[in-house]
Amino acid sequence: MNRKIIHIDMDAFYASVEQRDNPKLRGKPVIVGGRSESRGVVATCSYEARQYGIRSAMPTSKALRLCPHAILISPRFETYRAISGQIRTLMLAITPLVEPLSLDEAYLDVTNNQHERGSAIRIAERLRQEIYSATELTASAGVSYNKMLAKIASDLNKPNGLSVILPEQGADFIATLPIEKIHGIGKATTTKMHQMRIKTGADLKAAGEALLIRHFGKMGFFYYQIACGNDPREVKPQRERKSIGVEKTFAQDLTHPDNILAALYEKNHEAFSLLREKQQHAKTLTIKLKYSDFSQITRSHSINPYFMTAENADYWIAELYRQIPTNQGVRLVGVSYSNFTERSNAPQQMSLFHIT
Ligand code: DCP
Ligand code: MG
Repeated sequence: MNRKIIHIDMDAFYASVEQRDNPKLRGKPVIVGGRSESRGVVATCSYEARQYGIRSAMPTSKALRLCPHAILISPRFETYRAISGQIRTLMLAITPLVEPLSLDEAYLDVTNNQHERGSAIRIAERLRQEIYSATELTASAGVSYNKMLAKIASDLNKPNGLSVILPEQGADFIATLPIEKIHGIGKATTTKMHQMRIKTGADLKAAGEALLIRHFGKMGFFYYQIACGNDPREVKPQRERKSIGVEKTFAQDLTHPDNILAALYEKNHEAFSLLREKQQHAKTLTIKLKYSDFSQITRSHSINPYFMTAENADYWIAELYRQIPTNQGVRLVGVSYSNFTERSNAPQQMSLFHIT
């Protein structure tokens, strides 16, 4: 039986929140991001700003060149997180099968749901209305029979729209789709596929499973499934997010990488002691840095069966830290442990995708 999956994605999320909370920003090009003097980037921008070609991840300096009268706002993550929680509560009132992807995005599996007489489309419409009533923010929804198509669908009628890809339309839809629209095919893979003359879903399917696996390993199998209109991934509801960690905000921003790393090590040893005190074993380590412009970054690493010593975790902290840009001062560092496991019962590593 076909599943019924809904993907919800808030419209211009951070920017819409800023316009909601400050009426003077409504109807104007608004950029939420880091300051151009400190080499900040655009987190997102209002639809008015998108008309000038401004996009997420663009350097703020470039964005302001494209639209000099755009209004630049620093992000307020606590507010976005709180709204995200409100939206999550509305989703959980419909089904426990909610898988959040980020603050503004989630999948719902409503295959066996009895709301709205089982109509996924009506459930999605109702949820969009409830989100709007509770937050005054608009969301777009995609409804389909798997995650990939639901996510692509939610983009089709943005902003404030809903779109449906029916089971009988899935294969044809994927066939004409440019491969870069497939979630999980990033810039590097797109380039490689273009070199192989794979431009659309149809090309991807024609390439065949064996060739895709040869060139892309495990992902090749996944790409082939997608090209056939199948996405076997299940909606995985988030387990209760328990974590143990410590953070520190500095009176003066740290700028030297050695000092930042030393601070991370120090917080790690404190966090690890807490873990020991609570007799927990954690598979996942997360480091967090907050920069001078209040933007923040987190990086995680998971190991099997769990982190046994603080020194072993130090090694991974250094590895994670190496991958993080440090062209700004750091005002806060944090280290936390999550994904707790029983000592005797550490589960084996999960495969990348659940094949059903
Ligand atoms: N975000 C970010 N950096 C990025 C992309 C996104 O900080 N490179 C943040 C800001 C966005 C939020 O995540 O508001 C959600 O990301 P989306 O990609 O869903 O973008 P928007 O919700 O802003 O716009 P859209 O209407 O296209 O969904
Ligand atoms: Mg969004």
